[in-house]
Amino acid sequence: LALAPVGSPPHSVDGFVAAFLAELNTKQGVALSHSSTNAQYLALAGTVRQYLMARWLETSRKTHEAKAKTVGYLSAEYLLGRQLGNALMASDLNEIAEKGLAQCGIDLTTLRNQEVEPGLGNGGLGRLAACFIDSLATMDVPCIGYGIRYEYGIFRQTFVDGRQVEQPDTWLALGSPWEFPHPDESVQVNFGGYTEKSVDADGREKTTWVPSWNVLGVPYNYMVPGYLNGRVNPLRLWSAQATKAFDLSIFNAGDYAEAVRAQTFAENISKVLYPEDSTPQGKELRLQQQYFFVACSLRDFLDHELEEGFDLHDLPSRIIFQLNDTHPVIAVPELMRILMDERGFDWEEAWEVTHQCFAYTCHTLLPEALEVWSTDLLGRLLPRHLEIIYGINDRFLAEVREAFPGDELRAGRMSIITEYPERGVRMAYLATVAATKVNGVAELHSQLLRDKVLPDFSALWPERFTNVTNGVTPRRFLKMANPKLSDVICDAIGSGWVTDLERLKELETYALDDDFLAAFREAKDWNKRRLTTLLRNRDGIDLPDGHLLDVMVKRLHEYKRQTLKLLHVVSLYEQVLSGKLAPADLTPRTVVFGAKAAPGYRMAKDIIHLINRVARTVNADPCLEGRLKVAFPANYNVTLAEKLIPAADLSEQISLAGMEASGTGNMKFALNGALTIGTDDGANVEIRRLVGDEHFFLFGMSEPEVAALGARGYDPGAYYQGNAAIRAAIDLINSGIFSDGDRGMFESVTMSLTHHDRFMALADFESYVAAQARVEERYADQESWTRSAVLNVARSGYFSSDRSMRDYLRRIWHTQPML
Ligand code: 26W
Repeated sequence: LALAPVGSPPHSVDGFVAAFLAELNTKQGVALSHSSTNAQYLALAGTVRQYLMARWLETSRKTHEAKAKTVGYLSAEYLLGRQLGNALMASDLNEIAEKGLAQCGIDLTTLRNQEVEPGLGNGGLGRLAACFIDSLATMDVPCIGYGIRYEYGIFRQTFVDGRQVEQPDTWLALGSPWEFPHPDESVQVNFGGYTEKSVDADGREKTTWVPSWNVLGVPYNYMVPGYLNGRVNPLRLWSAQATKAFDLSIFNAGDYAEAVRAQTFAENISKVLYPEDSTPQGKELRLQQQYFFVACSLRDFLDHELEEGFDLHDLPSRIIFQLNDTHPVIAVPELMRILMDERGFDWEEAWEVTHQCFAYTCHTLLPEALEVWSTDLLGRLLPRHLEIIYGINDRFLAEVREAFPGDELRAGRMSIITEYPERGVRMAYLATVAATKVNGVAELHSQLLRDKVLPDFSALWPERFTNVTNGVTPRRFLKMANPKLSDVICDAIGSGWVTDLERLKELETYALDDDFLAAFREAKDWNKRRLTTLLRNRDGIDLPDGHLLDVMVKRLHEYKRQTLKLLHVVSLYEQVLSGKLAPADLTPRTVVFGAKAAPGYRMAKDIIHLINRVARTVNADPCLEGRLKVAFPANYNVTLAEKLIPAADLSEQISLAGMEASGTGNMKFALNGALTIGTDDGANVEIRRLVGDEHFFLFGMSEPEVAALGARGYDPGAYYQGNAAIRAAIDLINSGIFSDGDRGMFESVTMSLTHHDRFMALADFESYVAAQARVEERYADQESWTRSAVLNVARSGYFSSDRSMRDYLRRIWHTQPML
């Protein structure tokens, strides 16, 4: 009996209250009468954790016993969002907690709002990882998420005079009740030094890496609960610490200050998330981060998840490592190194195993987003790994030459090593050569990946390439974020959709049911009121009643074209100012922006500044009669998304075709009954195909049209000269009306749009404005609009991340749910 793991507290209000008070008294050390909101929140989290604990231990036991094949999700980012609500939902404790806390005189919502979300990611890629691990747990698939426990996540965005100012994200400051540190399972990670060749007793050449410094990786476990299924998978995030040996030797030499410096140096590795999105900077610390978490994760899996004496030739039967973009690709030479240098495999044996153990997902099409590490840096930090990469490249190029004899040009193009602008390792090529499968994240993206980014590779290995369209978890982004709509759906078709989202199809017939439409609209209105209250308290922003809520939330990037949305706003304003449009003819509309700019991305920051300045002027001008409003709440994050998306009427997905790999916000909006205005880009293509043309506002050039225009030569000046509305809008910005008369303030933005915009915003402006006119026409007919909104929900089942996971299981991982 003593060996049995602890059970959960009784699943009852009384059981819950007893456990909660015990947590509060014994862990937080305070009496209920004197407890702060934070102490109550920590006690509540601790209580919910108790309920998950037994399932967590049982899951781990079951998985080990079955020797099941595990998915090792390797991702430098996990944008988890708040944990409490999800944990309550997954363990069916919402009602019990609400009642139990009420008995203690505590409001559950207040405690929920006390949580600072772990923002350990930049945007889509990190949020996708969080959705995927949720789905795998819910589908009973063994998965270990591996990543980095950044002490500071994505920066907190503030605005000062309309400009973005970054503040550190101190998410750990008030306690971290969701993690279990395991210093006992720490792993040593080596860096630097040199390699030595020797010949062993059997005459085989052997390489030894003699590193020059090392750090310790301390794992922190997070629980990833499946939805009401008893499974709790681990997310293991690594934190860097100085190794004992490292500072002891210095301490012994009597240099205390140096020892402390060494510690700081080591801890820097997991200190902060790089806020760059799309453009990698080639910083040494970033490479250290990548190798750090990957080395810890491989070591952890081999040493702790496999039985003693396990034959590593069979490794592919137990693990598939999914590379979330190229950030973890250094895992490939690391596994080769372990197998050859530590386990005595020869090259061919090691490569056979390594090749089967990795699959690679590409998340971008922008050439500047593809990571290239200089061989200088790599060789200094990881000399043995660079050798192995050269070895991989030599054998790979031999294969190319055999397949295409005499085609030296091709071999040069395909080399993992590039010589320009300096010698470097193209990580996407390394990933493609190593992986069993390579996938893009939406149909169009996968096709462009094959045809434009990696055409030589897809010619050599056509069967290696596949697509898995992204998805989002319906638990967090519908059930939890939109309880009112969830109730309306459940009343109509039951609750099966939560784990089987295609069942939303059953809502189709309700699109003609007046009572259902009324309930649906009531839910949307409730969500708008909830958002109004939030933004008033959070940002001092007032949302007017009865407006079309037009939302564009995503990272600020030129390719996403926030400027196109902004030009539309400026154009409407200009038309009213110049008397071309009577204010009464404006559809009452509030445009909401949410976007962080990478701190070093000047243009993106200028655009943020411009949006804020336009908002200030437009919102204050009585000539609009309150019919046009711009809101830009600072610090868009998962927590805000959960309130914003359910309230939206219109979802802006307006990237230049061929630039947005997939998008996942687009899916969240459609699933919550917003209609999309969008280009034929990323997953928009599939959304439109599924919801139907009549229920989607398409505009803009298609990807082939973009390519053709690019080939002809895009001349933005022609659009500026040729289109009066564009000219008037740009001229209004340049007039200084938004900048206290300063005509130069936004020159960087307007010059870019009219002279060299890579993303061709002006070329799509006319088409965009026409689509917005169709939006307004439809919105005037509320019944028709609501019907379309219902059909968007009914037809979005495909975009569940459960479906994405099924696709990965079948096409890439070849593993099964345990069930
Ligand atoms: C610092 C270097 C760097 C480079 C690229 C950091 C982050 C990236 C990512 C690839 C950017 C990213 O998040 N991509 C997004 O991935 C989502 C999930 O697949 C897609 O839905 C988005 O379209 C894509 O932009």
